[in-house]
Amino acid sequence: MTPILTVFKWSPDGGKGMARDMRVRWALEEVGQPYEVRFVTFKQMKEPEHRARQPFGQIPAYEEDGLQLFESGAIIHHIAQTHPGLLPDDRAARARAVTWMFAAVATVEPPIVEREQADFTDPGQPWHHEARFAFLDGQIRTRLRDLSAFLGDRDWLDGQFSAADLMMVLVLRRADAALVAEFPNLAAYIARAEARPAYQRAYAAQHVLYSGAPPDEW
Ligand code: GTB
Repeated sequence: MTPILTVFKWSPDGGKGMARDMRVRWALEEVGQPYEVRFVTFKQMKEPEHRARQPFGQIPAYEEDGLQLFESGAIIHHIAQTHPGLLPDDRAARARAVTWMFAAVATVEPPIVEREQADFTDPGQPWHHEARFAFLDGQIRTRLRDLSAFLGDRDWLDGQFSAADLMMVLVLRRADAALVAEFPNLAAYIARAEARPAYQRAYAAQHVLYSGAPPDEW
């Protein structure tokens, strides 16, 4: 069965690859696995039919031969376990790559997403304050500084490009570009990943859907 990826009918970012289906699209492109897409509106995401696929009423969701998965990291791990090319064969190297996949979503991503959300949720709230934004920027900077120090002058986190780099780069893309630019090796790391043909195909596939005017209902 061709896998089915459930994605936004229309993404609020207008196709800049920020929604998390981009991770799955990129992974599938890296391993050469064709896929189909199912579109859901924000209303449909909260309905039982979609919650059976994604209990939190979010995207992405993934189906393949009767297997239903959610959580982008878990989906990518599954794709990487079942196709060559995204995780090293060596047992120790594979464990390190999986460690970095977790580090991307559990250590680097949280302050980036909290800062992004604060722009939308804080105005009008009693805790809306410049000091909070400065604090969150400081949290992000700490993570970027440590990641930058680890990466040094390597191309990828651990040897060859892997699912760990795919996850980390898409997390970094959501950070404020000016903050990332403070760390030239991280900016170059993102650019290196974005130059991969599989990334370009994945980006184009979602960009063409979302870069026009939004549909009446999304
Ligand atoms: N941990 C889950 C995973 O990794 O799969 C998180 C899934 C998630 O947050 N999904 C978001 C969603 O469905 C879309 S990706 N949100 C709707 C809801 O919760 O009701 C997050 C996202 C969406 C849009 C932009 N954007 O437009 O810039 C960026 C990121």
